[in-house]
Amino acid sequence: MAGSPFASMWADLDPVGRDGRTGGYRRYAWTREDATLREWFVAQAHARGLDVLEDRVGNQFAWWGDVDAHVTATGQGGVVTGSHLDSVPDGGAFDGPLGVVSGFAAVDALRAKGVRPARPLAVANFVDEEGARFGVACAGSRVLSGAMTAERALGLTDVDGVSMADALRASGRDPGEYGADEDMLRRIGAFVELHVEQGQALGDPGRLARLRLDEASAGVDAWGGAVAVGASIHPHGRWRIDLPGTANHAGTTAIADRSDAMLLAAEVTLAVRAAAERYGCVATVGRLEATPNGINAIASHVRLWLDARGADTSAVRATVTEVSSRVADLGGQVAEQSWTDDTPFTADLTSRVHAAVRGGQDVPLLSTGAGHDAGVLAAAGVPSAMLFVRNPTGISHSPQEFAEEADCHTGVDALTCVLEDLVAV
Ligand code: HGY
Ligand code: MN
Ligand code: MN
Ligand code: MN
Repeated sequence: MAGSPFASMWADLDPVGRDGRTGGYRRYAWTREDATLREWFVAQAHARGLDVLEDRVGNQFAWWGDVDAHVTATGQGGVVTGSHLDSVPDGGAFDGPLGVVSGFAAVDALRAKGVRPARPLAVANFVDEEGARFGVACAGSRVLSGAMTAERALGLTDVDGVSMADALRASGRDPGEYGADEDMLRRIGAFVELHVEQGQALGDPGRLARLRLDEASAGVDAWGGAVAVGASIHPHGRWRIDLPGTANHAGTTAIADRSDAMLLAAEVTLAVRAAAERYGCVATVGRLEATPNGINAIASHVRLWLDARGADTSAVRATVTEVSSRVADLGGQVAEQSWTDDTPFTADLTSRVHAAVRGGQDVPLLSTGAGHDAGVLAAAGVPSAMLFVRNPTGISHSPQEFAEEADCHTGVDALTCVLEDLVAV
């Protein structure tokens, strides 16, 4: 990325929330790191003469062109690209930021080509996409689109019991202003999110061959398979599980006298894996909070989160139903945090995006098990599509997440083609 605007943007972002030991990132919503990232976003926008509009949730949109005048004159929204800047704990560098940096780099490329958009174009930063702090994924786009009420979001709490409302106040924002934003939704006439691939498809030529749309074009090297177009997002949901116990002394309480919430958590975690294997989906317990979380105290309560997904909704539902009845047997509670049905991206926009990427030659359509703001917007009826950039490790939500420099530039090339097409009319 040496020497390109991409490189300098990447270099700006790198130190924010970076853990020197692991090389991973911790960039949670409405924290100091988030504030730094939001300031960076505004600086990048202003350096390009873009006007930053924020919606009532705090999602940022850097506009090239007067989108309100366009909506008034044509009834059509502008074109939006971008992604998110927040991360999972110890997350990778690319998940989210690659889409935002590529959006700004595509604006630079369009300008270098002398493109003057007939339709306003924005780069977006959606807030709290990972839900790493408050537990609900895509909270920014869910509240924006009305898929989650402001009241529910504001009441969510983090591991320290800080509510979203308190976090907003601490960030200098008024929770009373927080909520769905019809005006901003109206401005989004089309959303194209570029994202690093999560999982192994593009990085494995064998799988790429099987994904090829048109075998006849198999020999055509569309940037060596570095880019794919989003087909759909698998059904996915999150559930919060609370398990009971009785606090007591680790050294003086006989085994027979224990009611140990941690033991129940172990049983539930094993039940999750067994059910996922039985029904054919993926399910994870990745976060667990023990109370009082003391080395020498028997846990009186364990809260854990279940993340279940898969191409087959019934497999996911069967898994969660089985786990829920196991939790009930153990005296625990299950609360659904979020559910997203199988979300195909907007068909005509996706075909247009696909055609704009070198005529679609050898550019596969990729369904993904990862959730995205583009999926939430598509489900809310906002025309949305995705581009994926090859990740040779296939690993994501980890410092191992990676994309080659050349593939990042190819992703910007592809995004620039797509945006040039979309802003023309
Ligand atoms: O969890 C997800 O799928 C997304 O990365 N937020
Ligand atoms: Mn992610
Ligand atoms: Mn992401
Ligand atoms: Mn995502």
